[in-house]
This record gives sequence, C-alpha cells and structure tokens, in this order.
Amino acid sequence: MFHQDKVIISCAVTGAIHTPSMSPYLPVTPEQIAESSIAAAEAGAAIIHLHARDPVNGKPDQRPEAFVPFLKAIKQHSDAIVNLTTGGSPYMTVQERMMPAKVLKPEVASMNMGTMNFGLFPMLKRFSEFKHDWERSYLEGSKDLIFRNTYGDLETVLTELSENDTRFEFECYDTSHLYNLAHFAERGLVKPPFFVQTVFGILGGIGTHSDDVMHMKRTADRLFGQDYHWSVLGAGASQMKVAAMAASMGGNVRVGLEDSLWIARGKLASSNAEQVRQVRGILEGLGLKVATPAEAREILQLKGADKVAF
Ligand code: KMH
Ligand code: ZN
Repeated sequence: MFHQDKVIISCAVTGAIHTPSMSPYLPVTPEQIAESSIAAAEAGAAIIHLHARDPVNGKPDQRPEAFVPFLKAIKQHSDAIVNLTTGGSPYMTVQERMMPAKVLKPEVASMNMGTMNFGLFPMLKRFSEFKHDWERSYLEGSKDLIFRNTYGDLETVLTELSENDTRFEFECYDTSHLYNLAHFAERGLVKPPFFVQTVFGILGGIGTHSDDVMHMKRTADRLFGQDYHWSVLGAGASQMKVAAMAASMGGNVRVGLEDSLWIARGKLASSNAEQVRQVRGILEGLGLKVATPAEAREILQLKGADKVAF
C-alpha cells in the first residue's frame, strides 16, 4: 500500500442498496442529490460517488441525462471529485450501467471487480412498509439475482472508459476481486496507482470482522505493493468501525447513505454530511489529516475537473 500523508474521504450519496422508504433522508430528486453532495463536500469529502434515481418513485435510473442536472450543480458549487457508478443496480445490463460514465467522462468511475451474488433481501426483516410498488420486489428479487461482471464485461468497461482518461475506484468485495484486478494489471489494461475500495458486509461478499479487513489488506499488499491506495467501505452498521480500523492502518475511507443509513445504533443519519463529519472526527481523533479534493487528485493522479463532459 502506498503511504499517504492525508486521508481521502469518499461519500456515496445515494445508491442501489437502499430504497426510499427505508429513510426519509435518502436523497432522491436531482435537487436533493446535489444539495446533499455539496454539503458532504463542505464537510470534508474529497470524492462524491453518485447514482441517479427517478425523482418520482426513487428507483435507480441509469440514463446519463438523469445525472446531468445534479452534476452541473455539484460542479458549480464545489471542487469535489465526481465518481460515477458503473454498478448502477444489479438489475441493469452492463451496457446500461456503463453509459453515464461513458458519456459524461468523469475523473473517476466505480468498477465492480467480479460477478457475485448481491443479497439485499435480509433487509426485508427490518423494513416492511413500502411507499412504492417496486421496492419489495427489488429486495425479494435479490435472492436469485446475479450481479454480472464477467471478464468480458470488465474488459469492455475498462477499455472504453480508459479512452476518456477516467480512472477507477476498484470495488473489491472479496479476495478473488483483488486477484481479478491483478490479472488486468498484468495484461496492462489498468495502470497504477490503483484506488482499491475494499467492500465489507454485502451478503455475497466478505464480512466485516477485523480478520476480514486484515485479510483484504494483506492480500492487496502482496499483489500490488506500493502501486495502490487502499480505501474501505463498511456496509450498514459496520460503516464507522471498518473505517476506524482501516484509517488506523493508513487506509482511506468511504461513508455515505448509499452504504449505510445509520449514524448510531438504531438512529438514522440525517444527512450524508453527518456521516462525513463523524468519520472526520474519528480520523482527526487518530491524529490524521483529511485530503482536500486537490490533494486527492494528486494522490490518485486524476485528469482534473476541467476534462469531464458535464
Ligand atoms: N454500494 C456499494 C457496496 C457501484 O456503484 O458501482 C456498491 C457500489 C457499486 O457502489
Ligand atoms: Zn455505488
């Protein structure tokens, strides 16, 4: 792992795991997504990871035009780095999922590094009342859902987005995904420094135990040496615990309502910025300093906000 002086905070503002009925604070409309992103950036997030939703029913929407209104607002009011999802939702095709990043040419796009189960159905135990028709079947359907990221898919997305000098947040949900990244590095399809987002606590991927965090770090250290920057994302209740563990070992952190709706046990986070402030407090309490967007651009060797297409 490359050792940095500053810690990069990413914030994933809304996304495809949760549905609008689960939290009144989940941003849904373009105005809400823009406002929440700008506040998260002001609180200290250098990178904003974004999905779009249908403003009426909150369903994930992967049309590039659904992203444009909030991207323009975010660019106007902050210098945060925009990271666009290519994960979309596991119900979408890979071509659909890639389209916003292909058209809008962000500095960073997410890249899910392997095909996997993506079990959202356990949330049905906690949430039973839904405002919109699609929500229950969306969660139930995940019992038989394959989140497709074949080698052919990865090759296509990596090649096409690299043509625009978009770099990647490599989302690795298990050790096999690190090996997949090493495979593409060996073939020269991806260039260091790699921004490796190890993901903990998604059913279908690795768990959130400290041994899991250590195992992912050790494996990435062995495969990539100094060629990678490590970041962690703990889903659900593990969000801050995983962040604290990784930060104490030199890692970067991702928070946000996409990955966890919570700020404390049984207490919903009232905004993305609230989670950013909380993780910032943990980092600063450990004696660490938070990277600005300019510092994060330098660390990750990004092309700059003037080279995006929005
Ligand atoms: N919420 C993450 C666990 C993507 O957008 O590419 C999954 C994610 C996928 O962020
Ligand atoms: Zn995402």
